[in-house]
Amino acid sequence: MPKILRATAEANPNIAIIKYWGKRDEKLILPMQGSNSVTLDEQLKTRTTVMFSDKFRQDEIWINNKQLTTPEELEKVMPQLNIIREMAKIRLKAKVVSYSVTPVAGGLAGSAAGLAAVAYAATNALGMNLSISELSVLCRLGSGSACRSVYGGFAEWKRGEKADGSDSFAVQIADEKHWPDFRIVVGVAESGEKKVKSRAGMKHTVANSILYSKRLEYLPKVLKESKDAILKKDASRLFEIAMRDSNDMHATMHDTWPPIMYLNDASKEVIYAIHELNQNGIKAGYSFDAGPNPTIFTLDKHVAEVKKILENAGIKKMFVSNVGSGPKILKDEIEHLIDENGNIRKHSFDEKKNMLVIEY
Ligand code: 2P0
Repeated sequence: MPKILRATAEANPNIAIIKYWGKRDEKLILPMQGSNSVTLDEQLKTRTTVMFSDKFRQDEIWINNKQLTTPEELEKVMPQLNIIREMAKIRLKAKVVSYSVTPVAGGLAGSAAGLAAVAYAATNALGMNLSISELSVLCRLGSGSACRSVYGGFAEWKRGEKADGSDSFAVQIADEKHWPDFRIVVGVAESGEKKVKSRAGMKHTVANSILYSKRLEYLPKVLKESKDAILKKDASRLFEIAMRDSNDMHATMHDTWPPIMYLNDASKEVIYAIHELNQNGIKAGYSFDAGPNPTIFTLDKHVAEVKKILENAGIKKMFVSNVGSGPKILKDEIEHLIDENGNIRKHSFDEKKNMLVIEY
C-alpha cells in the first residue's frame, strides 16, 4: 500500500507587543524592523490537515468549511505550499483543510496560526526534518507574523540583514511557563472582514507615511526594553511600551494618504477606560492590530476589571487567554480533518462544548 502523505497540526495565534508593520521585501516577506509577541493559549487555535496525493488533480484549500478560490484568498497559502513542494522535490497536489477558531481576517492574528499550522502539517506530511528556525522561515513565507507562532511563550522576530531572508526568523524570549499570571484579554468588537487587509495597509504606510521613518528609528530601543521587561516580568513597564507602540503604529496608519483607520468607537472607549484604570499605577495595556478588536495585556488579578471595561464598551464576546504553547502535531486518526482516502471529514465548532467536533 502506498504511504499516506498526510499530517495534522495545531497552532496558536500570537499577539504582537512590538508590532510588525512594513516590509523591505514583499516577495520574501522581510520586515523593515524586528517585532515581538506573546503566543495565546488553545482557545483561538487553528487545526490544519494537509495531504499530498497523486489522486488529487488540483490543489484544494478549505478554511472553516469554505473552499478558497480567488487569487486574493489564495495569496498567502499557495506560495508557502509551492516552496514546501520545491524543498521536498515533489509535484503532488495537496488538499489543505483548516479550522480556525479565530475570526478570520478580523484583525485577530488568525493568519499567524493558520499559516504556521499549514507549514507544520505540510512539512510533517512529507517527512521533512526541519529545525525550528527553518520552520519559522517557512511560516514567514506564508505570513510574516506566523513566524512568531513557532514558539510558545514570548518570541522575537529578528529583522535579519541578509537579502535572501535566511536570518529573518523568530527566536524565543521566554517559554510559556515563564510568567504564570500574565493574561491576554481578547475582545471581539467586530469579526467581519476588514476594509484594508494588513498586507495592503502596511505597503501603503511604508510608501506614504511621513511619520513611518521616525517609527523605524525608535523601534530597536523599545524592542530591547520590552524584551528586558518580559524577562524581568516587569508588567507595568511592558504594558506601557505595548500601549505606546500600538498607538505609534496606528498613528503611521492615520498618516498615510488616504488614511487607514482600523479603530472604531468601541476601541477608542477601551483606550480611554484603560488609561483611567491605570491612573494610580499601570494595571493593563491595550494593543490593537489591523482591526478594531482590543487585546489587553494584564495580570490575573486585574482580569475582572479589564472584562468590565470591555463590556462597558459594548464588547460582548471575549477570550481570557494564558500564555500559550507552540504548534503540535496530532497523530490520532480521529483528529485528522481528511480521511485516509483524501475525503474531507465533516467538522464544525461546538460553541457550547467549546470544541471542534469531527464526524468519524
Ligand atoms: C503584527 N500585524 O505584528 C502586526 C500588527 C498587524 C498589526 O502581522 O503580509 O498578516 O502576511 O506578512 O502577518 C498582520 O500582518 O501580514 C500583522 P503579511 P500579516 O502582528
